[in-house]
Amino acid sequence: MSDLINLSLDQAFRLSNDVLANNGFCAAHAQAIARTITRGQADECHSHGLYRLLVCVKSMREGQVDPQALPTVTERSAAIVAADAHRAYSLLAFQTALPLLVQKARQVGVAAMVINNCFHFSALWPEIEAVTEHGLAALALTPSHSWVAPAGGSKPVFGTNPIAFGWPRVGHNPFVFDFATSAIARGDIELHRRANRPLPEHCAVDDQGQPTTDALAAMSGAMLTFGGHKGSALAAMVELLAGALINDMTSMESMAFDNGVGATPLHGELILAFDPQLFANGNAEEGARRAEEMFAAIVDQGARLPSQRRYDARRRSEEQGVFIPRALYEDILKLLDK
Ligand code: NDP
Ligand code: PYC
Repeated sequence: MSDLINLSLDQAFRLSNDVLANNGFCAAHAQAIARTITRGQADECHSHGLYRLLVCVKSMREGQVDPQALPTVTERSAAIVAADAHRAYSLLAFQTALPLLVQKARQVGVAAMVINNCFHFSALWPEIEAVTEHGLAALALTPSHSWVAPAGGSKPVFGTNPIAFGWPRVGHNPFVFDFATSAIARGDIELHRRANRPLPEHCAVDDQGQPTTDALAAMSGAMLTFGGHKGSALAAMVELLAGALINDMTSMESMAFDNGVGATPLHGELILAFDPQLFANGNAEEGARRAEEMFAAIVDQGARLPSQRRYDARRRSEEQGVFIPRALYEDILKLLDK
C-alpha cells in the first residue's frame, strides 16, 4: 500500500470545503479557506497546504475562531482600506477588501490594506499574486505567536513573521518571494514532528537555550531567526508595522491571548500595493524593462528566481493532482465526523 494519497485539485478543494462546512464554517469562509489551502498544496507548500485543515478545525473547535463572522470593510483614508475580520480567519477579509485596495493604489499610487482581528494561518503568496494580477507591486507582512527568540537571546519574542513581495511581469508569472523571518516555519517544524524527522541545524534551541534538532524540544524552547541579527531586525519590523502600527496584537500578545490552547494566532496583517504607472510617471514600461534585465541576469547564470519551484509544482499538480501522506489524509477524514 502506497504511503501517499493522490487527489485531483478538484478533489482536494472539495475535501477541504466539506471538512470546513461540516465543522460549521459558512460557505463564504469555507470556500475562501479551501481555495487557499488547495493552492498551497498544489504549489507543494506542504506546511500551508491540506495539513492546515487540522489546525483550522482545531482552532475553531477550541472556541477561538468564529466560523461565520463576515468582515466589515471601511475606507479609512484616501490610501487606507481597513477590514475587521471579527475574529474569523483572515482570507475572506482580504478577498472582500481587495477591490478597494486596487482602486486606491491606482488613484493614489500606494495604498494599504489593514486587516484587524483575524486568525491567520495562511501563506502570503496567494494574496501577493492576487494583487500583482492587477499590474501592481505588493508587499505583505503579518506576525504570528511568539515562538522565535531575538538574535543573541533564547526566549521567544517574535512570531515566525513572514514577509512577502511581488512584482508583476508581462508574459511571465510574477516575481514573488515569501518567507518566514524564522530559520524555519512553525508549520515545517510540525511536519518534521509528524514525520519523526530531525530539524536542520541552527533552527532552534531547547528550553535550556541549547541548540536542538528535536522538533518537540524546539517547540517548547525557542525558534531562531534566519540570518542572525538581520532576520531578527526584520522580525521586529513585522511586529511594528503589522502589529503596533495597525493597532493590533504583537506575537507576544497573540500568544498570551491563546493561553496555552495551541490555536492559530490572532492578530492583524498589512498589505501594501504600489502602482508602477504612477510611480514611474506614466512610463512603467521602462521600469518593467529594467526589471526584466535584472531577472535575466539572475537566470542566465543558472540561478533561479524565488517561486520558480512553486510555479513548476503548480504545473505538475494541474496535470497529476497532489500527493499527501496517507496518515495526513486519514487525519483529515476524521475531521468530517463532528
Ligand atoms: P521557504 O524558505 O520555503 O521559501 C522562501 C522563499 O525563497 C520562497 O519564495 C522560495 O521560492 C524562495 N527560495 C527558496 N529557495 C530558493 C533558491 N534556491 N533560489 C531562489 N529562491 C529560493 O519559505 P518559509 O519556509 O520561510 O515559509 C513558507 C511559507 O510559510 C510562506 O509561504 C509563508 O508565508 C508561510 N508562513 C506563514 C505564516 C503566517 O503567520 N501566516 C508564518 C510563517 C510562514 P519557492 O517557493 O519557489 O521555493
Ligand atoms: O508556519 O510559522 C508558520 C505559521 C504560523 C502561522 C501560520 N503559519
